[in-house]
Amino acid sequence: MKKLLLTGFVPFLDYTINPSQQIVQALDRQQIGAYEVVGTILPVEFAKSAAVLLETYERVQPDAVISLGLAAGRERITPERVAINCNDGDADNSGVQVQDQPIAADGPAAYFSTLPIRRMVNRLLERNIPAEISNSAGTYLCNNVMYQMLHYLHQRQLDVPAGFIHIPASHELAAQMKRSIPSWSLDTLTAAIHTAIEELPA
Ligand code: PCA
Repeated sequence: MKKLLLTGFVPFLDYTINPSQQIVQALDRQQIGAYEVVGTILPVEFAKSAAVLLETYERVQPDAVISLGLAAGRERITPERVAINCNDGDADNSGVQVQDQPIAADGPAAYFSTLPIRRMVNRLLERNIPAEISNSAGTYLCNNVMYQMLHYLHQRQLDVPAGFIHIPASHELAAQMKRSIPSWSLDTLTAAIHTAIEELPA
């Protein structure tokens, strides 16, 4: 059986829960299509997130990697098309804030996702789950881990599908927020990621 490394993030900024973490916990050790899911939760820290991801990759030796993150305010499941070589944005969970900083000094400007993102979106839409390809993963930790995973695989010429999917807020999170944000049930979010995983190459 193939192995899928599925990652989520801990809560960050003013988000008291991170549904990406809950989805990973729900799908951990499940068999989906040709894959057994190996779940890992990443910190939200520029100095640590990708290090934990890459260490886990080396230990697990997965056949595919999907990282998940919360994009509060989005109304659809959004597989990301591209990760860019830039750290910028709010302070992370350790208080570190960076601006306009390259992720890899020797790296290209960007990497495209190597997940079947078009097939994932089409299958989600067939199942009446709102989805679209996103053309920006931002410049915070989600973009950072997507870039670093793809950079690692590219440097080693490893043909392992990898990329990132942003998810909307859950009802539980939205109910705890002071401002209004669109939200989905955790069951639908989890079913959406299950559906996306089904599209990985067998
Ligand atoms: N979302 C953030 C980082 C952690 C998460 O779940 C992002 O979009 O960068």
